[in-house]
Amino acid sequence: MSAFVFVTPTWDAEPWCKALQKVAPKLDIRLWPNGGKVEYVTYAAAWLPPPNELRRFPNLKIIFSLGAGVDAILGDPTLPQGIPIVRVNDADLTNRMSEYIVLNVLMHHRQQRRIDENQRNKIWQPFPQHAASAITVGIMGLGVLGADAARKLHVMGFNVVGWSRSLKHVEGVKSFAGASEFDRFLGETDILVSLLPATADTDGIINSTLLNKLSRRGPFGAPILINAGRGRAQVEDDILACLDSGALYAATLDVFRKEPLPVTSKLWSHPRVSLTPHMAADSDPETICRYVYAQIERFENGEALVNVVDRLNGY
Ligand code: NDP
Ligand code: OXD
Repeated sequence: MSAFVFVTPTWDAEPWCKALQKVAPKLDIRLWPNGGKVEYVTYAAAWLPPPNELRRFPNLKIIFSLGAGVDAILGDPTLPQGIPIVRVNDADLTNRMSEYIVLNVLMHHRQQRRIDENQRNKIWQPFPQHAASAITVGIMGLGVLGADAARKLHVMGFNVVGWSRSLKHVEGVKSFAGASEFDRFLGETDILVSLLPATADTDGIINSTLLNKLSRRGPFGAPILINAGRGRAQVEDDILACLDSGALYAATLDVFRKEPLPVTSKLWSHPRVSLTPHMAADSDPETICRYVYAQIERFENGEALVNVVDRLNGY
């Protein structure tokens, strides 16, 4: 007996169930928390699983993350050990993230919020525009998502630099690696994009010390922040203080330390903050279910799984 369970407390599991049924009509699919006999469950797919839930399935063979990030799964103190965790690495999700990054880089670069405000106030006021080549976009986390966004920004004419743990080779993109090259990366960056995972090392990395090391040579005289990685990487009070002091020109945030962002957060109404509710790159049920089932087939044919999370690194 082999069954599959979706553990998605914050998502409606029905579309996921239907999508998986479509690609795998013979698979025995169950919905948490009423999944029947837990002993039968061999595959679990999770998004924000409550702690202590995955351990209820004693015969699990693979845990799938239904998103690219796995911090919520790894954060479960009783997560079953010795079982592969497979995360999403899929062209559709990558493309969606690159759309978000390009959209927001361009939104700041072309000063779209100022244009919108002028329209609201019926002000006809053309103002000087600068070239993309006047701006260096620095991407923290030059992984699957960061590298794709970097390539697309490079094609648009931006200077692009990237920073990750290990040195990367992305055409047209200057790569920096590790702690020793971090300050040089920051010093070149006018628009900072974070696509870092949430790990012990990245916790609170976007703080006032970091923001004060960014370039001030860009056309706006102060840097801009775009964070679509994880909220745990940012210190929100520092971001607000830097926006108020002028050390930061503007910010786009898709992720927050606490989600949903509390209504009391000053980020909601700050005039230089654009925010979105963790929707930079949606996981599409049909696409992701095809990806998940292809991995199950690989596994059952004795082939190696791909995009397996390194539990020690935390991503
Ligand atoms: P990857 O694992 O492919 O890339 C992560 C990158 O971060 C790698 O380049 C890695 O370096 C780098 N990195 C990790 N830790 C450090 C560190 N301490 N110092 C420097 N660099 C570091 O992940 P993805 O690109 O697929 O996804 C990135 C993150 O984006 C996800 O973990 C998730 O949190 C977030 N995300 C957000 C979404 C949204 O809708 N807002 C949607 C999807 C993902 P190296 O390559 O050297 O290991
Ligand atoms: C994520 C995702 O990891 O949506 O945030 O994939």
